[in-house]
Amino acid sequence: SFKLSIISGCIFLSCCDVQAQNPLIRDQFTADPTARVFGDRIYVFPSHDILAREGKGRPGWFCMEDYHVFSSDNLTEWTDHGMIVTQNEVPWVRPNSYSMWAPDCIYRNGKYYFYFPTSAADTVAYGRGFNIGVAVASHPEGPYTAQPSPIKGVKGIDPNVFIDKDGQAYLYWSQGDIFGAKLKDNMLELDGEVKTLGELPTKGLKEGPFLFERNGIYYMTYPHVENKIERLEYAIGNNPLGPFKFSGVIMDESPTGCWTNHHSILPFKEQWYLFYHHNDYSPSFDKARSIRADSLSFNDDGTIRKVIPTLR
Ligand code: FUB
Repeated sequence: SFKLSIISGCIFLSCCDVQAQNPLIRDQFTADPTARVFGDRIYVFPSHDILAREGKGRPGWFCMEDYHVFSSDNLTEWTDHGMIVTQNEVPWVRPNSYSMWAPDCIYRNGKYYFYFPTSAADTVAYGRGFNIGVAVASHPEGPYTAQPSPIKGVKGIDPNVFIDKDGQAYLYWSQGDIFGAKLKDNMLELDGEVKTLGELPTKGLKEGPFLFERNGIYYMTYPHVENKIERLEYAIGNNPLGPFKFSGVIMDESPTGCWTNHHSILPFKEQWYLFYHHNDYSPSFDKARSIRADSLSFNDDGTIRKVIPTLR
């Protein structure tokens, strides 16, 4: 098994004598990392921040036109598999909206389902604001084919998908609050009613839901902002759709001043990790972000120990 320690911002895996240093991706801006283990590799599906220019995106705001996927078998060396989905190749997306926000990807029955939020061209059919689309592939690195229309009955951002031990899949998303619903087996349609999830804090924006299960406890984790900067919190429940009860803070507000944070939590090679973002390479503009990872651990009662970000 792996022995892991964190020293001065580096994650050390002593069995293979490697280290992973934050931020993880150094040649482009990345944010909102959803990490998944497929086979013996960890894949990260982040958003891709670019800088707005004249006629391209909204200056001073998020500017995102496509997604890349990255993979690694040691958290140290990352392979960029290139662009997997781009805005103007998705049939229903408003052209040049530069609003390809936080995605997720999950494996089911031989296929990889990539979920992404963006705005639609046809506001009569799909409404204003964000919808959630799906693109499907046979391999995690693609090629992905986008579905012709967004998921019916969902308005919002930050999709997250969870498949429970009984095979039932769930979709979560955010629209100020966090919502969830069952997904049909085809992973493309809701199955049943949309639910709010219980006793999450009522004040302030909650977004970026990420649901995982450990030892029979379901953890609904999410960024929450009451003042200016988001902190990562969690709520615990006995079922994928709750009700969840607020249970604590996973990571305090960013010390680098990035107002968003967005995360995923998973085990990889016998160690749990928190993937998240700061604005490491853009201290004066926090819409140009960089993904990071730190180890995460649990107390005996299942509560999560707070993660202190390793900074260089
Ligand atoms: O990256 C754009 C948006 O910022 C995401 O959708 C939110 O979760 C926040 O990170």
